[in-house]
Amino acid sequence: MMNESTPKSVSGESNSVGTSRREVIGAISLLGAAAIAGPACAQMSGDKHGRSGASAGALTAAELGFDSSKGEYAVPALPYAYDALEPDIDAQTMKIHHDKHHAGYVRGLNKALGELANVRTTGDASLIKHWSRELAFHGSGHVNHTLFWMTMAPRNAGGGGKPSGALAQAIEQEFGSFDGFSAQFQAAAKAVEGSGWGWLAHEPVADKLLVMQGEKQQNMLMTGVTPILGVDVWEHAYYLRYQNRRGDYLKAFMNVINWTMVGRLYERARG
Ligand code: MN3
Repeated sequence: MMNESTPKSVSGESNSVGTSRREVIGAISLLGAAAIAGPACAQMSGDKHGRSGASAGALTAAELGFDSSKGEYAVPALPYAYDALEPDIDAQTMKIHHDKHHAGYVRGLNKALGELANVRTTGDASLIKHWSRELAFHGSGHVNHTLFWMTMAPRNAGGGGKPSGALAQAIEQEFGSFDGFSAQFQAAAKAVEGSGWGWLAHEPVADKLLVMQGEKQQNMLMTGVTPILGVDVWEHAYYLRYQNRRGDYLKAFMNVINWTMVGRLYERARG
């Protein structure tokens, strides 16, 4: 099983051990974790500019949602306390969302990878469609939430306000103004049917910003764009405090966006 082969796979390169390692590395690329978080890490490590508290320092593998010692995905620690986003997002919601919901995606992702690895050993591919879907759903869930935590910050530590620099210029050019962007972003997220996400993404062909909707845990990278900011509008993200008032949650979310981090992701997405 996955748990037995992966510790050796970190240093090994042959037989099923090497295959297991390639599986993990391939999955990172597939899911976009490297595209989203790895470059942000590399870029930040040499950053001489001021940073908000939530994004200070180079990101570790653990913060990026991968446990190198086990060769498995893991829930990254929150870069702030559970109650740090009060009053916009309450502590209980943050704790359940991070510790339970996100952990569920990580379990599902590691499970799917293990089952897909087993297919190569057993030759039984009868459930490969099922586990491929599980991989897409839970893997995207893991990446989406990892991005979500890192692009928020407490109000008194870099959260809220407006972007600056190249991102601010691009937003003004694309949406007319920051307020124009804010209105469209909130409207798109509010109108998601059922569970999903509102996104700000970079579209590389035209080099422009797009506001988009995502259903369930749909991985934005599959549509050819790079997400740089997402707001989770599954009910588990807001129901305890806001109940059915998704629009109020979205207004509050604007108060805790870490624009410094989003700006770095934007510049990284442009290459
Ligand atoms: Mn969620």
